[in-house]
Amino acid sequence: PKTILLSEYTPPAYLVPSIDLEFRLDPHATRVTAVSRMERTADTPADAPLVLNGAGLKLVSVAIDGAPVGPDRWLQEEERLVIRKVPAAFELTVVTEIDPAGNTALEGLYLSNGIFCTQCEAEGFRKITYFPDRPDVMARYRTTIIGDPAVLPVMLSNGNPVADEIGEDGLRHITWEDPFPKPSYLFALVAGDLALCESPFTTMSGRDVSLRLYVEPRNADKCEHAMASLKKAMVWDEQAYGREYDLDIYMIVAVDDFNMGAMENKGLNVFNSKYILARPDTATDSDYGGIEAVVAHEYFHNWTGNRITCRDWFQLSLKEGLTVFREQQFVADHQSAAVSRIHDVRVLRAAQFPEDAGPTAHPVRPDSYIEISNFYTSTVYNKGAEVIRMLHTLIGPEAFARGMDLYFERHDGQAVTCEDFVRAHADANELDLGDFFRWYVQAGTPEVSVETRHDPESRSFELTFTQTLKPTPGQPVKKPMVIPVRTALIGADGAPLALRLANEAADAPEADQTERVLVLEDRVTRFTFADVAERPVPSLLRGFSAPVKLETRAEDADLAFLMGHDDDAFNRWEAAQTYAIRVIHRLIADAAAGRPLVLPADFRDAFARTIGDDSLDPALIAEALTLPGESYLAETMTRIDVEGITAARQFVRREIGRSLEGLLLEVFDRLAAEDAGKPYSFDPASVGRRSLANLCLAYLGAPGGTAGLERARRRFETADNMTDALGGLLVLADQEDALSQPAFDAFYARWKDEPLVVDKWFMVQATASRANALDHVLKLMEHPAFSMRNPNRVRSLIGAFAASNPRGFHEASGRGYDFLADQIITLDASNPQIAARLVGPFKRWRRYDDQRQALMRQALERIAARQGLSRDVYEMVSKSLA
Ligand code: HT7
Ligand code: ZN
Repeated sequence: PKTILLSEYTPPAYLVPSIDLEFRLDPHATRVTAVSRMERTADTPADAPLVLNGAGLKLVSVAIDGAPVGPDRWLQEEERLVIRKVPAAFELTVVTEIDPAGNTALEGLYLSNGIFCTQCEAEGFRKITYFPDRPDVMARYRTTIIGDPAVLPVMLSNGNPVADEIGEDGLRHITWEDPFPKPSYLFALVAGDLALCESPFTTMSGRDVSLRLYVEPRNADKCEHAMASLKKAMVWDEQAYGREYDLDIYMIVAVDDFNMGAMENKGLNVFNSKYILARPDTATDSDYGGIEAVVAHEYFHNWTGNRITCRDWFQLSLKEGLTVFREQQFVADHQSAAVSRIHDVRVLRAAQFPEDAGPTAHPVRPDSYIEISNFYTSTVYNKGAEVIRMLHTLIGPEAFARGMDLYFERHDGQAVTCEDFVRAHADANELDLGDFFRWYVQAGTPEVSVETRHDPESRSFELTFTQTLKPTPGQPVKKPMVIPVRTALIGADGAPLALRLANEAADAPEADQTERVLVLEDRVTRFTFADVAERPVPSLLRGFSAPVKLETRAEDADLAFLMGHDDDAFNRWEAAQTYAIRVIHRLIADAAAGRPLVLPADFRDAFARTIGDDSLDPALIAEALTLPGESYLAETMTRIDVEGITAARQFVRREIGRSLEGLLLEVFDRLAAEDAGKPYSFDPASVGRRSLANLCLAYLGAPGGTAGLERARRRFETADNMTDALGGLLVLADQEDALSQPAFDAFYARWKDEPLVVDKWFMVQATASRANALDHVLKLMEHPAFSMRNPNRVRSLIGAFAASNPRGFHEASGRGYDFLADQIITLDASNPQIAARLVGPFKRWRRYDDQRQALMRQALERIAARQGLSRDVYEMVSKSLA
């Protein structure tokens, strides 16, 4: 397959000011008539052919200005239609036929439970009609949908309805018009039997907007939270960015079969039902949080993505990184800011750091791809958001606001680049951000080490930072990055010191601040602080001010001190994580050397002090006491010791549960009593209490311990909300089959008609740490509720097992690897995007022991050897093996 290069970008030869689309809907033979106004650009030679993208289409006819064009004028290639001898400006009519029911890849027009829906990002529009399917061609769309109103009572497209009638054919003909020019990836159509949940909204300038949520009728009672989230997002974007909604209707449709989370089509979002549907008894706090975040994310795209879009797909982070950053700001403003930042960082470390260190590492703005769907990555999304956050930190909130205002003003209605975005900030503030742009073009996670030196005589304290950036595929040598390190120095009494740099005057305005942003611009950067009488404990990279790996030489006692005293809540959590990682590493080494495992008393005591501190927010206590995940622990080891990580982590869990049993029981019982009898509420305080209670339960019920089992069973059986029920089930799931199976059976019997809850049922079993995990998964693959056609189901069983059940997936025999390879091969024939995502767990194969390396490599080679692989899977597998 061909590699697409950023360096080969050329502007479009023909623009399309407007397009009229007509869809005559039929499950197997939908007829699409596309009438486009085409205009050759000034720089295009007169004999340049018109090149249109198209894939999997049955071409019925082509006409120019109403006159049929025969095959002598056009050439149908694999994914293109090339038409020769076209005028400078003309009307092109293309008629195609497509098969939505047979579309299992879920790109283009497809059917989900009888609902017609589209997914056009990134290159799905070419599966509907021949068109210049690239984001820098922006057209005004008018869409007519023709269908049987008895079967398809709801028929939607972008914009506003402008005509609606029953035709002579007895079918309904409805026409939608979108006044905003848009790229083809934002086109959407939905038709089906859907229930409507509607609510009004008045924008800041007083315009009335109708908010409409469409779901399958059986889900009409699960829309309230999504609607409330949408309104919150609309108000927030007005207040935080001055951005108002611009159409009269905002529609969201929830479907069960969807490759990703949601899609921001102009005025007509299509969502994976997982990110819309919620009722207290069916959705967890984490689901409620996910809905709030994703609804907001898609709404924010209306300005960052739709009004201003990407020039080409290499610029994907222009909209995605920025929109994730806006989503993170929104969530932080509505929940505990520290907890939301901890979540952001957990995601980054679990998903993006491994990507940056692996064979598919790429810059935030990639410079080449084979299949663009493979580049909807944690690097483009989450690291992209971190880059925007660093810009915000470096230039400050006021300058950032000026930069955003200029960006919106300068580029509204355009398709632009990441350079344009950074230039708007530079120009608005008269800054040179040239070196900062390296964050967009250099891959890899910088490693920053720090050395400290305190001189009591001169009362100075020195911090020397050294940064390194390892080679990544295609990038052997790197330049230093611009790294903002938010810093404080904590004095022995636990209070942060006033910070004066040695070269600053004592009365300098900054000199009494207790937090500074130190900017690293070279490989080695030194800062000296004055008036530091006693050795302080530095609190560095506060709030995780840059996506780097900070290697700290702090003593254990300093970490325990920061856990208790740092005034930056994020860094208190970070100290607990660093301490836990250290303890786990030592235990792994002890186990490998055959030494007995002992939980250090200081660590246990620091843990106990945090649990028992009633002045702290329960949500933060829960975060601080959640052990680092296995994926991140693996990332912290040069050679991943599968058994060592699992055993050491389990040991810590069990020992905490055993040694702090009394305290954990007391906290659990107090929290459970506080919430007893209260109706479910998704507010930060209630979420925090549930999360701490469930964490206590997890420690108490760690395999081997029995104290929490009875409470877990009771919680599972009596909870009135899914968060608590699942908290109980997760504890039971890790016990022997005689205890866990009855709980699984009861759960399924109760929830078998709720697909999103059945997904949880699959996921809990797929990730349970049991000796025979793979056998359970194989049995579940045969369960009538399992389907390879539904991406959520595939993710819940196969994806969850491979990514989050290290004990089962990395079984020494290699059976887990064979299983995953088989599933990737099978799925590639029906849904290449989902198949390619499943390659993920293989990517780190070079980091395991020799035997596992050989087995994983064999599995990858077996996939690579298959004839007819999709571009998606080919790219992931070949890059993993390279
Ligand atoms: N912008 C949306 C991307 C998306 C997507 C990409 C490839 C294949 C299927 C897809 N569904 C949605 C999602 C977002 O970031 O908002
Ligand atoms: Zn997005």
